[in-house]
Amino acid sequence: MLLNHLSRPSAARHGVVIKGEAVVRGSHSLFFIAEAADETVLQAFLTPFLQAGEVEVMAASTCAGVVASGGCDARPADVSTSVLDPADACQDAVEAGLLIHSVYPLNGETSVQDLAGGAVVPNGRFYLRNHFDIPNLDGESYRLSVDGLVERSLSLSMRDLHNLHAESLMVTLECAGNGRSLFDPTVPGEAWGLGAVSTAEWTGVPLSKVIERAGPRSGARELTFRGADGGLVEGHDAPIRFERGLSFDQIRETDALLAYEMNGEPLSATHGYPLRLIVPGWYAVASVKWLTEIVVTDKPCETHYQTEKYWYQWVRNGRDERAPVTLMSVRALISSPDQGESLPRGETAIRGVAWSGAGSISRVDVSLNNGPWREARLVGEPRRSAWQWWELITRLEQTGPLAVRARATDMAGRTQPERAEWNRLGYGNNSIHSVTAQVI
Ligand SMILES: Nc1nc2c(c(=O)[nH]1)N[C@H]1C(S)=C(S)[C@@H](COP(=O)(O)O)O[C@H]1N2
Ligand SMILES: [Mo]
Repeated sequence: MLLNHLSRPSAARHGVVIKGEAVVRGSHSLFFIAEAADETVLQAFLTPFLQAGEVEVMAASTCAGVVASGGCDARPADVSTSVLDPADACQDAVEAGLLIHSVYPLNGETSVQDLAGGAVVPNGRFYLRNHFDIPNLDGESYRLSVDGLVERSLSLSMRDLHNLHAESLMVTLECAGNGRSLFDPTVPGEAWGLGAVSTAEWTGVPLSKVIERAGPRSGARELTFRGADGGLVEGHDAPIRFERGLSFDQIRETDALLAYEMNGEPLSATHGYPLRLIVPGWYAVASVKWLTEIVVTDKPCETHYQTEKYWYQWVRNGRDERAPVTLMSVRALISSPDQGESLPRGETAIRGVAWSGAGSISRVDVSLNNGPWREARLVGEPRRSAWQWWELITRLEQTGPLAVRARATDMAGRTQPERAEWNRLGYGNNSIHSVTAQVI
């Protein structure tokens, strides 16, 4: 309720303009910089906060503008595209029921119970992961450029792309950081629970068709995908763009799509309007949103998000080892029962989803109160790149706590570890999921 009250449109209705805000982690304090005609207007706007705690109004110094734009060290990002108002985008996400982790950039996860239900996650509830402001691109003037080591450089409008043969694919996207908050010891980065994963049906043009049109020249082996978004990141003096690369070999093994639709609707601005890459099977960092350029090269892409982030960094036998984050690890999540849920005695259904980047799911096993693993039933057709529903019908005879665990195995024979190996940046946490319910 308070978050909604704080949104830009709601503040405007009270005659208040919010210039910037900050939440202090762990202290339950919220600071924000606001402008109003006089203090009584501001006090009236703040009344609902008195129900939650104390309210203190301090006169702003002339420094307010500096603080609101990120502090004295912040330099404006040199990205010429216009951006969505993050507060509006956040408001939509709150209303759709996402659990918001941060507003700048806008990051929010789906609640694990909301994964249950349909074959896909409704667009509004699909988790959101952004690194920068959200570009607000104009579909009319938009062009996708394809150049570099090609016979013909291309500049494709959305109309050109719509005129090419379209394909639709059900694909699960999972953030490599999904489950990061469950690593012990804690690791830096967005503290995702388990809901940074969702499935949609994506429609667009196969990437291979567009690359064929451009005609790779001899020596061409790699692709760089550039998004319209960007900004400053640690260790770089100038603003960077969100860029990722894939080799021709890696693409040959996937059905990568240049997608313009998500579940039958045009992509929303937050999910990459008007065009994004979808790389089935890969952790979602590969699926570049607001895709504006594809560059064909003879060298691997060496950008911030390719070489400095998205690497597993393990400490094994006192030695550092690393490997790039690529395919999603095999994993099952329990969507029902919910943690702490009360279940009546008698027949009950344990349900969830399971997926793997390496192939479809071959089995899911469920263990109750640390008893033996029992094979669950896989519901519906197995799909190579989208999650699989599973369920186990069982009878609950005894009242008391019920610990439920679920473990998936994929066609490649990979299964989940009891505890995923800790790594410095907290990627790929596919530890076996467990929830505890109460039988009453
Ligand atoms: N241009 C661009 N593409 C991006 C990102 C981004 O910040 N900018 N984030 C990536 C990451 S880390 C994830 S998990 C997915 C999230 O996609 P979604 O917000 O549609 O769920 O987008 C990927 N593509
Ligand atoms: Mo991600």
